[in-house]
Formats: sequence, C-alpha cells, structure tokens
Amino acid sequence: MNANFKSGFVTLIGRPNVGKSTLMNQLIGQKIAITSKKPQTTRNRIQTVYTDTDRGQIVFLDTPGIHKAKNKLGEYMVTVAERTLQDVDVIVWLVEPSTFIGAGEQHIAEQLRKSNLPVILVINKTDTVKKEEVLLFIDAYRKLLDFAEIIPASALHGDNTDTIIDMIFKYLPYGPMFYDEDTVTDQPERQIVAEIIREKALHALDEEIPHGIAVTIESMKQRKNGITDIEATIICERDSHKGIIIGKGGAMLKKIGSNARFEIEKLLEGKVNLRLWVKVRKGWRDSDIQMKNFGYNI
Ligand code: GDP
Ligand code: K
Ligand code: MG
Repeated sequence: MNANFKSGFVTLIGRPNVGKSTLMNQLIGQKIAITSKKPQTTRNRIQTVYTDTDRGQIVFLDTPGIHKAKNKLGEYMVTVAERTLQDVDVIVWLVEPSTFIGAGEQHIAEQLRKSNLPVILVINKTDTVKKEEVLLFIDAYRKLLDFAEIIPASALHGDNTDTIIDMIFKYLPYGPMFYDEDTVTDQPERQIVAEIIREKALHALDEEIPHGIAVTIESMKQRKNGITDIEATIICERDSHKGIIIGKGGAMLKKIGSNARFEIEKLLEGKVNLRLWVKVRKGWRDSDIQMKNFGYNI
C-alpha cells in the first residue's frame, strides 16, 4: 500500500456545450459520455474513473450543464448537476473564451464561494482563439473568484489536459482506492450503447427533434460466434418527427444505425447486428412515469 496514494471525487461543471463531456472522455482516454454541438446532450450524471497506481484515483462526475429548465426532463437535469456539487473534493469549472462573464457565471461563482472547495478553472477551446485573447479572459476570471488554478486547454485536441490531471492530484486528499484499477465507468454497457445511438441521432437530425428523443435497448445478446444482436427503439414525441427520423425509404434511420453500429463495435470489440425501431410517446418529457421508463430516475 502506497502511503501517498490520493483519491476523491471531482465534478465537471459549466454551461451547456463548453466541452465537459469531451474533456472527461479525453482525461480517461475512452469515450464514455456522448458529446454534440447541441446543448443538453448529457442528461444523467455519468461517473468515470481515472487510475494511476502510483499517484491515485480520480472519480469524475460529468453532469448536465446548469440551465433554465423548460420541462420535467430539464428540471431533472439541473437537479442532477446541482446535487453533485455537495459531495466532491475538487471542482473543475469549464468555460470557453467565446462567452463573457454574465449573470450565470456570477451565480455559479457565488455557489462555489460558499462551498469552500478548491476550484480549478479550465479555459477550454483555446484552439479557437489567439493567445492574447486567452490572457485577457484569464484576467477577467481572476476577479470573479479565488481559483486554486487556472488552466488554458483544448479538450478536443488534448492540449494541456495532462496538466489538468496533475493539478487535480495536487488538491486531492490522501485516500484509498475506491474501484479496482480496471474500472472505467459506472455506466452499464447497455446504457452506453443506448447513448451512442442517441448521439448518432443528435448528429444526424437538426434542431428541435433531438431534444425530444430517448433510446431504449429492448435486447442485447451475444451469439456463440461472437456477433452481438441488439434491438433498440428511438422514442420521439410526434408522428411528424417519426417520419423525419426514419427518412425517405428509411435512409435516415439507416444512417443513424450504421454510424452507431460502427462505434458500438469498437466498444464491444466485436461484430454487431443492430436493429432500430422508432416509436412515438407524446409528451414523455413531462411524464414522471415515462421518464422513469427511459432511465431518467431521480
Ligand atoms: P458539454 O455540453 O459541456 O458536455 O459539451 P460537449 O462535450 O458535448 O461539447 C460540445 C461541443 O464542443 C462539441 O461539438 C465538441 O466537439 C466541442 N468541443 C469540446 N471541446 C472542444 C475544444 O477544446 N475545442 C473545440 N474547437 N471544440 C470543442
Ligand atoms: K453538448
Ligand atoms: Mg455533456
């Protein structure tokens, strides 16, 4: 047993779309959380584990961004994000240089000041702006809160992400190993598969439809020859949406299916036979019972 071993919980917070899920995937070196250009891609709290047998173990909590809720699903997502603030050791706050400090940031800063936890500010997406702009941005944020560290980075390109790990270890308390070293996430395989399908649907469809989508896995079984058969349903809110998701002659559904299959095969390390259906559940985002059915359970 290593007396200098550190361990603890770290939450990633920030506005929707700043790159929280991208950063978490980059830090653990594996894609667990889905990402997209659309806000509110992440719905649940996703836990991943980074283990360095010499230094320690970091348990990351990726959360939905904090935003104004418009329906029960939205309220659920904000509750998930705010609750995780209570039981962590270090907070990583992600911002991007294209947004100015506004009421939202003031509100987050206020909450963090009360928490008394070390806060690491990550200025993400530095690949999109000039160095001088990043420096101005850092100056502005310094006045907002007494940050433990301020780190410019690019989650997408992996620039400076090692520094983020180093700085997290700096502030993490000494502690035991919570999970065995092979553990990467608390997400069941089926859940990751459902999320991959939802991500491909998010990428393929535009605007209003994706927010009303959920994905359920009806069955997932591996044959003796190694091929995994998966049957999944994409739930949407309107008949007209169903038509768009299926597309002309089934073209859209085929595209979502083949993009998803490609990635699920990487995850499962084997061939996959994926069959997709589309069903309409009107107003599911405002129904407690249906939300529970689709895995959004407070
Ligand atoms: P989240 O809502 O905060 O979890 O954000 P996501 O991780 O889903 O990312 C939102 C979008 O920003 C995606 O299109 C990402 O590819 C993109 N993104 C994330 N990090 C970076 C980065 O460092 N540079 C650039 N250019 N784009 C990024
Ligand atoms: K997003
Ligand atoms: Mg996310």
